[in-house]
Amino acid sequence: MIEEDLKIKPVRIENSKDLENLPANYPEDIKKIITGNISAKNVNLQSSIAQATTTNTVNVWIIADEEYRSTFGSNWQTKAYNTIEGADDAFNNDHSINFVVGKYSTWDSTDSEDNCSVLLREAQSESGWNSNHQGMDMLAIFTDQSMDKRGRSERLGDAWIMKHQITADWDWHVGQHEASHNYGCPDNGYTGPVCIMTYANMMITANWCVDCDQTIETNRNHF
Ligand SMILES: [Ca+2]
Ligand SMILES: [Ca+2]
Ligand SMILES: [Ca+2]
Ligand SMILES: [Ca+2]
Ligand SMILES: [Zn+2]
Ligand SMILES: [Zn+2]
Repeated sequence: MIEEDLKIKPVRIENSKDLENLPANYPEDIKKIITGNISAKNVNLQSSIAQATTTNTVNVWIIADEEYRSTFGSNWQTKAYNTIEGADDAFNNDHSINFVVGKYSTWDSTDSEDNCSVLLREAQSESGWNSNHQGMDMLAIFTDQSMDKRGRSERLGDAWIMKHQITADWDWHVGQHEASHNYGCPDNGYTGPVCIMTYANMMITANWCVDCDQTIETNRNHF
């Protein structure tokens, strides 16, 4: 399970912009696969009639704490990058929103603190996010110390925090969920429609319910 978790798999990127800030040590073989996919896609786009909607680009600043970095070692940037690129696939398909990683940095999470709201604020404060976004739109905070919730985000805010889940393949679900709060989606509760905002099925779906789709569409220019 653990070894599987540390394996790096190809992700889907939406645009060549997504490749501009790949981590320096992103595995070459995986890079080749995703670069190949995007070239094929660009050709398809060129040959199709002009798209109805313009893609909205969201520049993402990744910040990871000492526990997250220790879990993934030299691959921590790659793992966080892949989480963001997994989290935005549905945003891109359904709402023409593309998350583009633009920056990586680190923070030190207070070990004795497990309150997700306090940790969210601590990372925002330590990164200087509140006073200077440094050209980024969204702050994606990663932790792997104990936290009382899987993640935390402010509705219609611009930052969110998530804890690494049992396997990194689950992480993008949490990322998509937390980023959806930034677009105004509420939690649907434990049971509810099949939706990334419903706790019971958020780890097995990438879909939004009709209400959440409408909310995101209404706020698609939030960033
Ligand atoms: Ca993607
Ligand atoms: Ca992307
Ligand atoms: Ca700290
Ligand atoms: Ca810590
Ligand atoms: Zn939530
Ligand atoms: Zn929903």
